[in-house]
Amino acid sequence: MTKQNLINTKIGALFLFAACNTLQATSKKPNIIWIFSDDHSVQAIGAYHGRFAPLNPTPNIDKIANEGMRFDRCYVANSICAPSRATLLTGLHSHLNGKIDNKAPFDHNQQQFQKILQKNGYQTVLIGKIHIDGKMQGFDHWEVLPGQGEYYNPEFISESGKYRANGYVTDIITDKALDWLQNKRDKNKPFMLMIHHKSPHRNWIPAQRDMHKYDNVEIPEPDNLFDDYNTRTTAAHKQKMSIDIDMTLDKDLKLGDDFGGPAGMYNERKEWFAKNNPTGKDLVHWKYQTYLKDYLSCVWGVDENVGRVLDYLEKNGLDKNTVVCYSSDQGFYNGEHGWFDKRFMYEESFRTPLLVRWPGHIKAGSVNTDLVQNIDFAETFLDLAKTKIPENMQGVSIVPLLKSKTPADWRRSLYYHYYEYPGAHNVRKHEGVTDKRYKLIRFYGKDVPGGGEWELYDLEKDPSEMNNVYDNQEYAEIVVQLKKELANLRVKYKANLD
Ligand code: SGN
Ligand code: CA
Repeated sequence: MTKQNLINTKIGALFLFAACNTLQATSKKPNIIWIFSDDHSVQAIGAYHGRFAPLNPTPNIDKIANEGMRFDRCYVANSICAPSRATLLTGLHSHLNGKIDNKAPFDHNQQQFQKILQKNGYQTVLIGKIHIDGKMQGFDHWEVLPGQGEYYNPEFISESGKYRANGYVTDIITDKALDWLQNKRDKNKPFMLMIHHKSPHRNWIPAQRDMHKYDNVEIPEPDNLFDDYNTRTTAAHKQKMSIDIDMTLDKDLKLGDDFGGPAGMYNERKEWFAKNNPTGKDLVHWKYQTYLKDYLSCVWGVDENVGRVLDYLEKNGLDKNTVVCYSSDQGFYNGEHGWFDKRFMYEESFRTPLLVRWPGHIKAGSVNTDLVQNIDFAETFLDLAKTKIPENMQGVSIVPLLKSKTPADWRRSLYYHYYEYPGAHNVRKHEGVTDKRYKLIRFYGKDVPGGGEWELYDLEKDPSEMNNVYDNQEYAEIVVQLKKELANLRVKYKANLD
């Protein structure tokens, strides 16, 4: 072989080697990191440009949006914690996975996406809040907070039993996730790592380092902080989630000793309150400000810890082939309608954040406005893992949406159903449908007069849902259409009513 031929052969081999590597990289199954917080509203995420931006920067969560895709119309099927998690695992609406409310039992033997991923060569890990009793199945490694979980020195439960950890819950959950990535995973297999934060759930206790973040800031109030529920049906009048009446001074606003955080943490606040003793509307303003400062400080801690995960991925060359998602089990009222908590089908709690980064596949900084629901998550994970999706799952994979290729027949309406009544916060059972422009809701069951009460909102004219136009003749045709759609969706999702 001549010298030139030898050089050509070597160059050829190098090209082949590089091409194989590229092929391997693109055909390699992606890792998935699913960061799921509890009660984190879109209003409190910088990337959504909500009411608290730019006052409430979430630079790390925003990084996922800036380098990936923001979903503006992602909704839940049942706006409450445990049901939302059961839907996440099963890809089914509540009435089919059985976890219709926080108290209902969950059958762990049923089909769940992580079991399928595990069988298909993925390492599956769950760390943090799941709010489902009993032994988790389909996870190679799981360490969860029993029930609601605690903010400080939380108890954990794993395959081998219970123990208590020291420190602040958001940090601990992240430490455990990073420890698994660094020391426990099999580097030859793809993984699905679910990092489930308790924060910013009630009673909103931040890390001590973050508790003064909003001390000298005036948090903007929503226009409807003093909503009188005029035009709304009985449910909105009878709820027990008002900042004015139901938010407690001792636990929620931490003026008592037994609030769940380190002793003395809120001494200054206690002193201020004893001296100033606000009453009437002044008290509502103070409660609102204090609640939001605590809530946003909790969000700060979540954001810092999202940053730790993103940094780890970058430093360890894992960022390129890992799909990173950020979402929450539902939205939350940050004073809208005078409320905290969730449950209602109104936008603030029905909607949930969804941000996804997947380098090389998602166009950086893109925004999707298609109707997406948490029934879609399980199928999306299976699709990302190039695994067969079971026919009986009720969502649709959003992978085509991630690639900016929404199918022409993508859904045009969503079904919602909330069941926990009687229960905490006294929100009546209801079901409903939305088609982006309008929303029709039917409250029903015990204590609902006349066997059912209806509300209709024109979301374009009334995005804050202050004006129920169900009885307005101008909307009569819309009501007929949406009732038909609701009936169709009940059939489609095999929804049975009491
Ligand atoms: C607790 C909270 C409620 C909350 C439910 C359900 N009260 O009961 O405010 O609605 O959990 O929340 S608290 O005083 O214990 O904080 S969920 O996120 O688990 O659905
Ligand atoms: Ca929740």
